[in-house]
Amino acid sequence: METKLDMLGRLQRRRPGFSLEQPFYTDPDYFKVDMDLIWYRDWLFVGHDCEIARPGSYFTVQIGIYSVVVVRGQDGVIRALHNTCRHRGSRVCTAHKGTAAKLVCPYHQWTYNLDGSLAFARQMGEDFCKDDFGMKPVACESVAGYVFVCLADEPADFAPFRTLMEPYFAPHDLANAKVAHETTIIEKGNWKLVWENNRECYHCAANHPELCKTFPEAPTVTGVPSVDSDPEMLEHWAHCEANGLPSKFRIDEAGQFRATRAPLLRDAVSYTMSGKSAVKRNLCDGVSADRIGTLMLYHYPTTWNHVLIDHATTFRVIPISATETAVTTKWLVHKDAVEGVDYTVDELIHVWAMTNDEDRRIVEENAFGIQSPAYEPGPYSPVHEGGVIQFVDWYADFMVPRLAEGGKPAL
Ligand code: 3BY
Ligand code: FES
Ligand code: FE
Repeated sequence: METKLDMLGRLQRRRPGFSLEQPFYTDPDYFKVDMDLIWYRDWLFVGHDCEIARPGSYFTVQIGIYSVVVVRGQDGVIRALHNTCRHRGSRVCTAHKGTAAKLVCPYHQWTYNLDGSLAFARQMGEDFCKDDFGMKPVACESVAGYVFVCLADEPADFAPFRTLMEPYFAPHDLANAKVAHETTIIEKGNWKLVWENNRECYHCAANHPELCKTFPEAPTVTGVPSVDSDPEMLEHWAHCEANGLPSKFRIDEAGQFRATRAPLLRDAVSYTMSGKSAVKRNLCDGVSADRIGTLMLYHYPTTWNHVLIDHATTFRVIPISATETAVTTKWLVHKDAVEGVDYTVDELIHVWAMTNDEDRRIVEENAFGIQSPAYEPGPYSPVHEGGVIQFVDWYADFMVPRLAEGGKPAL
């Protein structure tokens, strides 16, 4: 309670346009409150439909203290379940991913159907009613190839995100793509530093030689563009929309998610060193227009994304502790693209593997410096860091009412 009041006070007194005070980035108690009020309450991107393409395929994800299994049922429906056995609580699925006809707990072999209902439990006595002991469901939604879960008992309405995101992503048919490669790196920094770094390109020229070959540094691309601020963006949107691809910058009222398309530099079509395609086969048969650039989506607090003509790169952020964050990157290609023939993993991942590592280093230096007692919140550039200001404002606006709720005396 004390921590919540402390956070509330600091957010209410904060200087807008400045970075947050030290404990928001370092304090384990503040971190626990972030987990409780954001990560255990809101919608989180966990993976892609195409990773669990067949009935019985599943993946697991650890979100703070919750283990969740996301599994496709015999009926083709994707569900999420709390990965804790209803017998004595063992984790049921222990692998990161797999395929199973039924989910069998490794401890005493209680056996669950793919929808979580308990199918079999040995010698539990005559009064035992297996209907009472199914794995507990977690709210789960799939939209345009992206699976989101929400750990809250009463999840926020997912519809506004679906309505905004689906038209942008549906043409790219990511539900039928395949993951060609994935990496997970641990960045030694608070999850908000990972986001702050992502939401600006003020650091790009000095730190991202590979990405800068194709990705524009313009703040109108990364940040929050005013509608008529960049003629190149306007032209790009008109070009893509004439080709049936929704493209204009759209952001939700609370600022939690946005989608937009941006052109790449010069005649680049993909994030490669040459700017040429990394994959011979386009990501999706239905999209063949020239110069579609990148479709960018973010959804706080878990994901940012780039969809190109030949592949998509998706990012998932999961906090580990106050000062550690896991970033998982997946490269998606056409499901029939053949490694070694249509693409090589090395070329496909090179630019973002380097960029991720460069960002990891930046975030870690940032986190390191913030630990100093001499650290104090500093001003964001209004020109280049509008996206960071937007992120921090979202965080503060999201937290303040929830912290205030917690501050009410108990009945
Ligand atoms: O992934 C992105 O969109 C951000 C924008 C600028 C830096 N970073 C690459
Ligand atoms: Fe799962 Fe016993 S804890 S079967
Ligand atoms: Fe970066």
